[in-house]
Amino acid sequence: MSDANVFPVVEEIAKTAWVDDAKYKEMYEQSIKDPDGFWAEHGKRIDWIKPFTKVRDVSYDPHDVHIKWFYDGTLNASVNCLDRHLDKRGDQTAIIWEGDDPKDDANITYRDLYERVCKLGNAMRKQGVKKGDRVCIYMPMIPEAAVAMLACARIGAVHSIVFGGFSPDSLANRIQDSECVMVITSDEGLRGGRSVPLKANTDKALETCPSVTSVIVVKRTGGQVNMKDGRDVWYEDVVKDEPAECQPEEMNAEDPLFILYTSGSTGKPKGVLHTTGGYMVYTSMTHQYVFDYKDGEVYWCTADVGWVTGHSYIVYGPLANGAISLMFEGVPNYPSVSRFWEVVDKHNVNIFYTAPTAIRALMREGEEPVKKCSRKSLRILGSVGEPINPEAWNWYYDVVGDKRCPIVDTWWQTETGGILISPLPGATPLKPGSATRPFFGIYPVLVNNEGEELSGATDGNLCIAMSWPGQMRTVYGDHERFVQTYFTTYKGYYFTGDGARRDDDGYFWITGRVDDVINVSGHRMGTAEVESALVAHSKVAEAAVVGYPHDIKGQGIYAYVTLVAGEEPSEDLRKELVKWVRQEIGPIASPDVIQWAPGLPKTRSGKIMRRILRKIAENDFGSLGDTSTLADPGVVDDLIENRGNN
Ligand code: 6R9
Repeated sequence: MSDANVFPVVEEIAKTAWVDDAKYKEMYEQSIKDPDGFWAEHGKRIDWIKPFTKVRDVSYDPHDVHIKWFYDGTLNASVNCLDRHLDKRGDQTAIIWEGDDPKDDANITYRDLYERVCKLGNAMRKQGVKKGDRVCIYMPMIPEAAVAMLACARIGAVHSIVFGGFSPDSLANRIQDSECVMVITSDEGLRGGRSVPLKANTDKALETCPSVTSVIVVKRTGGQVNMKDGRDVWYEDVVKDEPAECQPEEMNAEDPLFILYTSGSTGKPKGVLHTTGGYMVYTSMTHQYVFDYKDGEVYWCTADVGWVTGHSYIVYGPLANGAISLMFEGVPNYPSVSRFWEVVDKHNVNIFYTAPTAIRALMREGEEPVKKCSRKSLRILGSVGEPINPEAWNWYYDVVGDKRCPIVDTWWQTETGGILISPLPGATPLKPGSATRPFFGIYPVLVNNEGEELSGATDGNLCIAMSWPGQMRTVYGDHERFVQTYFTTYKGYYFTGDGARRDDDGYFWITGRVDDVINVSGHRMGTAEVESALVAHSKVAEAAVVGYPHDIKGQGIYAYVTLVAGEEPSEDLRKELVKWVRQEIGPIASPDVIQWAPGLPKTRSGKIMRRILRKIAENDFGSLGDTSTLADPGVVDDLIENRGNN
């Protein structure tokens, strides 16, 4: 290996792993040379009602983009996550729930989960929900969130989960875009000892959502909420008398399973649409191989079900594999910064999957809060959401994993449905900061700005040359936007929006987004979204938002704001604007820095030159590049001069 800093495969892990290095190479080669044969075989890992005979029908041609997998087969996703385990492991735990308060926890067996899902499925059908209807889920991290997802899948409804941290406005926009007929929510959420007014937010959102005719409310905290007659019902009331059996809807492999909104570089968030067959094959397969999951192991992914990681690697992938999946309601630093490791010890967690931002925040607290917990159950560690810097990687490896647990740095996206580039624990020598090698069937390529494929060790725009079963199928209601966003920039490829470097060993190092998307604590945020929230404020004339390096969050949000004539900058106004953005989008969009800008650097045609704004935000004035095309080069001097004054 060309790098000095290589961590060889841990011997102990390799001995029992599903795949070692030779097997990886053999399977990878087959998956690329004979994708039809490869996927025909692995497509059988899930239960089909009517087995497929067709493996794939894919075109990346911008005039006719279509992606179909296993498309004459039929199945039901909830049957794959529940019914098929009942004989062998009906009494085994499916979900370990760990509440925000360490005293709150629960074990839910596969049979329990099956019954809860059936009851809710029946209740939803009674409320009039039919196959193909969209149902919005706006929930805290409680088992009912997984129950709601699987109940939708059971009756063929398409769920659209909105993260509980999003504002009423953001919730309303997402409900409107996919015309949901129902919302499933709870009275309040609970995180870090604080309550989140989910039902009140829902009420506010629904003022502008005529498509929603019913709301099912789970009681979580018992907090006071308003129930609207004829629209709102309590979960407990509607499921209570329902039978614990519910006929699953027979879905075509290409019928939609869910929509999940994600930020892009322009416009409003896109409804990423995933379908049933390919998604189930891909998430269950990656869950098994990437985490080297073995029967009976306790697996914990700390994500929220409001993000794709929660969909694929708390619910669908693990449950399809009959795994024990831990679901955590709380936050890493409550009641103390040892919480993660206390939970690991309490439930004997074997596989732990979290985000670099959490690692960095905990790293700041020193080793003691980690070392006081045993962590001896841990076998494999995972990372997702953003590039993990080598310093955080090393701390995760040395301190959390005691140098005996491989780290799988998994690169993927909402759009990809599952992990595309990642080490396999028993096969891949690790390099801190590299997501390493592609999963089976994934053909990553690096292209230059002209779309020419580059070979060997190089930097480039990361594209994927072939389709894989977990790939998104369209943007809900806007196929043209799907084509435009992913298939027109570089012809013949799926464009990820990320940049990457490939080293001499063929390892990939993701360098971050090459578009106007920023990654704040592993959450995607479009700069355009924050800008439009800012300019919606009556005192703001213009705003430009860029990312800048942030110690904990990875990237922070830096906003340049021009006020309308006659308005004066003040500390109060700054606070007001931050609060405003939180209300418009949600706390994750709060600007970290607001710089008052009398003018923004623009080209003569009026385009804001973000490259320059990024450099100033990064405190990197030496390399501003060519500013001669600016309409008024003087603005840049002003911005530099006032940078420190914020
Ligand atoms: C799963 C998820 C996707 C974007 C992606 C990239 C960044 C995710 C990463 C990573 C480097 C990793 N990203 N995992 N960058 N290394 N291991 O996070 O989906 O929320 O859609 O974000 O996150 O920039 O394009 P999503």
